[in-house]
Amino acid sequence: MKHAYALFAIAAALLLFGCIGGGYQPPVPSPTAIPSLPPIQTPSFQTPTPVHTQTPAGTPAATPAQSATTTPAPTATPAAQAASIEIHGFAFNPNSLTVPVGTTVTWTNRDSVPHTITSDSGGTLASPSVPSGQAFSYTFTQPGTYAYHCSIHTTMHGTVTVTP
Ligand SMILES: [Cu+2]
Repeated sequence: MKHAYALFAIAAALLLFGCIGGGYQPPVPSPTAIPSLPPIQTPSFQTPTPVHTQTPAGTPAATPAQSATTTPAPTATPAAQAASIEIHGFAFNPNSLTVPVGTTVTWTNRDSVPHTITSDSGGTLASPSVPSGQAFSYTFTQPGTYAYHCSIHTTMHGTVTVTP
């Protein structure tokens, strides 16, 4: 009986100490008490993209619509025109002539001596020496006033006016 009491006493003491002594137990940090650090917020240092992106200067404007690829029909070529000037008496007859562009003018030498048809300004209007009875032709492809003379007889002058 005494032994049982002793056991009870011990048990009671253990219980008491268990309860009371528990208060004296040094606090054991709960291993789970360590709060997990909040995830480090990665600071966003991205440079903000500019709202207004500059439109590249190289952006080509709307490509112009391809103009008609077909070559325009050549402007109505004036029908080949011809005009004549007689060289007679050391003079050009007529000595002033107006023709549309594209006209071929033919000088015919009715004199007994050679003459030339030579541009005053040194253009392409320059005939060789045209013997008696022969002719010289020149086609005026550009509008303008063409003053010419005879390089042999410099007093002989003439003018051909070519209109567009
Ligand atoms: Cu002459």
